[in-house]
Amino acid sequence: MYTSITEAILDGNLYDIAELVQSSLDSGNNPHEVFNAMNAGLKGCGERFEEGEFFLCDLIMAGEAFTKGMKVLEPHLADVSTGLAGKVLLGTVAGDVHDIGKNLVGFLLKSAGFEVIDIGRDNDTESFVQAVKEHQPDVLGMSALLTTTMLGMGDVIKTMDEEGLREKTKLIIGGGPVSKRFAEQIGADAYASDAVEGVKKIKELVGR
Ligand code: B12
Repeated sequence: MYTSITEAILDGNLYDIAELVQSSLDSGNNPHEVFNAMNAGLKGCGERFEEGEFFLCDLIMAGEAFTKGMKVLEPHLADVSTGLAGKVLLGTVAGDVHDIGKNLVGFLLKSAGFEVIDIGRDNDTESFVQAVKEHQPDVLGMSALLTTTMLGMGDVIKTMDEEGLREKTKLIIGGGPVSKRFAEQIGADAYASDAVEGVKKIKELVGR
């Protein structure tokens, strides 16, 4: 059954989402349940888009409503974000603007105690490699949602190999078109099909 929060995401309701999230928290609901309600809205949007009921504009509005809701929710989810679990750098590959999934991974990592550096979307090889050199993360997580952009992940891994950056930084990939097999082909250390599995795999990569 949809809650009003799920419905607000589905409707791309930018006017009410922040207040709905705040009042749900005020009435004592667990922040993770509020997160799940927002997530259900996004999932519903994806399904409706694929069924032809929703259009791109609906998805954009839903994504913005999600981001607005997360601004209220994030401090409640991230209150255990000590950075002690490790440092993770996240980014979406070149030519790809899909960032909702990557953002979810980031939110869950923070609530699991990781420090998260998010370099956003549309990152080419140079941008990833530069950020790895600057931040020296324990793990680099790359996201791709398009079959045309996923190949960029292999270029990043190749350059990191050439520049000797894989000693310190492990690599995990995720996103709709990528798979365990693709991860193996391009030499990534891990693949995850969703954010929960992603956090689990990243904990394994940093030895926790
Ligand atoms: C929302 C959406 C958009 C939004 C994106 C808004 C945003 N800020 O992200 C907008 C409207 C902008 C958009 C645009 C386009 N989109 Co679009 N979009 C979607 C849609 C409906 C949902 C994606 C989503 O957010 N899902 C919800 C999140 C939570 O799931 P997720 O992204 O899969 O992430 C999870 C896992 O994959 C994993 N994960 C993801 N990344 C990572 C990274 C790491 C490190 C780890 C561990 C895990 C992980 O964990 C996440 C959480 O569980 C999908 C359909 C679908 N079912 O995927 C199409 C889809 C991805 N889009 C598609 C297309 C074609 C486009 C456009 C080209 C459309 C167009 N003609 O313009 C443009 C491309 C723009 C570009 N250059 O990138 C196609 C891709 C086809 C393909 N295989 O190449 C899809 C599959 C739709 C379809 N069936 O045709 N899109």
